[in-house]
Amino acid sequence: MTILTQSCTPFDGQKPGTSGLRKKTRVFMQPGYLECFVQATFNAIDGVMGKTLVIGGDGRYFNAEAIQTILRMAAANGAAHAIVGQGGLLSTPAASNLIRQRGADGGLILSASHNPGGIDEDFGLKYNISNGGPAPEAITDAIFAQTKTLSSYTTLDTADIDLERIGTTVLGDMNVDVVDPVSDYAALMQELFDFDALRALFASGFRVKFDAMHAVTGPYAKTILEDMLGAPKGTVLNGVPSVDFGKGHPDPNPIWAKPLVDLVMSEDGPDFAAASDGDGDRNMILGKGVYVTPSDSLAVLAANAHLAPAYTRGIAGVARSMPTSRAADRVAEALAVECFETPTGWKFFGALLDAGRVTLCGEESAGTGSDHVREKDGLWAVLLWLNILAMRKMSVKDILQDHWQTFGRDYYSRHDFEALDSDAAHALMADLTAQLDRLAGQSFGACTVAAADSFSYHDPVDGSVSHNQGLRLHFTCGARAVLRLSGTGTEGATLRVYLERHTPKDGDLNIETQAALRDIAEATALISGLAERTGRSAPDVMT
Ligand code: VG1
Ligand code: CO
Repeated sequence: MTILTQSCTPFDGQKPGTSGLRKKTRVFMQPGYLECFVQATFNAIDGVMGKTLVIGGDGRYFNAEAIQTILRMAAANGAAHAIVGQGGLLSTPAASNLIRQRGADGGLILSASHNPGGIDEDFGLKYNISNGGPAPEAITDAIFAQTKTLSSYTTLDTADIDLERIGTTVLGDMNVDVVDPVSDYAALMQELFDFDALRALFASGFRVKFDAMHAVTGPYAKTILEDMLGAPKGTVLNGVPSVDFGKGHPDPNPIWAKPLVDLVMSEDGPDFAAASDGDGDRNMILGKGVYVTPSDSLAVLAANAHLAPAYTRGIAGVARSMPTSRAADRVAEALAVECFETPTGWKFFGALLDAGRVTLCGEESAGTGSDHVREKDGLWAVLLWLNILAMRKMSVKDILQDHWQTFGRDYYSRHDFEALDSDAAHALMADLTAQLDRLAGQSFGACTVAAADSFSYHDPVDGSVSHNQGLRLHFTCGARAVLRLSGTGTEGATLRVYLERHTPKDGDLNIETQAALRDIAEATALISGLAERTGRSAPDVMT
């Protein structure tokens, strides 16, 4: 074994986005590209000498090859120990759990999450810190700075190691432990939830479908739902991870998981259905005849979490990303617990969770989680919902109606305009930013602007400040629109327009969502000049 120091020239644009670096797979496969980003990451964390790293990914195209590269580099850079999921697989929440359980110094998670996979699709890599959560901005900024000046990387001249066989292998001076990706995670779920009540729920004939979307949660869901909880075989759909996710978008929303939605809306549909994304950190919740928006899901979970063993003492507080609806705030107020509004991206929840200020966190993009790990967690959300259903003995639809009758309803939808010309999208945002101060008092269609600003976050725990986290338009009727550019896309720019309107509990709680939000959507389009600037008259995806 020889340690090789390879000289390299920096690659442009290796800037981590909302969740790590995401690029087209072929970009990542260029000679030296992955290596430079990995070396920049190691340099940014003062090296990995003597450290323990957890490594795994969602199994997409290039996952296995990239893990071999990372292992050689970790060994050459002096890491003492690597813990890798068998077959290179680890869901994002399972990786977060392993980092915490094994006291690792950090981890590398290979995933582009909900983005499609394949040689012509997307790949991604992110670094998580010792609390199990995504590296905060100070570290991702340092990684980006390193990528710009890097002149060499260090690796080993060795063959690939066998990632299929559980056990320990020596690579240079580093021990590589190949571990079962599911068992530690399943044990954690068993600690958090009432598995007896869940087994009884399944035994009573309660019918569930879980769509793993050909992605990483298949083995986790089969073990937990079918093997441990006794759900009938076939409860888990699309449960074998594939490198291209069956050529689909592993994005659990009503657009990309339409077959599942059609199933629960059908006459003979299951009582409960759910789906998760590429790396297993997102969730979509459905009940017979009903889709639960992620923002409502967070609020319902906050109001009912005490029904599950892990949260019987109540929750310390709730945090949501800024564009997530304010439904959770109403629950926090009723429970008299703190509620925080953070920028988009799970990395902003870490400090609040570590400080014990919040127990539950959520994002409108189908991410929900708690202090059990430091990532959002798709299957955890499914199990918490099932635990609540087992205790309340009501349908999902009735729980939702009951919630709205208690707190009112926050009608909510996100409109995505994808693959826009990047310059046009940035110009739209810049020009809107320049107008913000002048908007208050102006009317657009049926809506009048009450206030408008650009969201800055002041982290109450670590004091860090993050500017330009989305543009907010508050209307006099209490409705709100938020505009921001996606930080996970790999093609052009994606503009996300988030729309919400609260209706009090004695108002009309059953309007069709898009109809409830039409005025605000129209006003937002007028204010931003959306149609003229983007050439789009309708969004590509509405969730
Ligand atoms: C999107 C979501 C955001 C989420 C991020 C990572 O980011 O909006 O809420 O945290 O994806 O999720 P953006 O910048 O494209 O809006 V995942 O499951 O893709 O790691
Ligand atoms: Co994800």
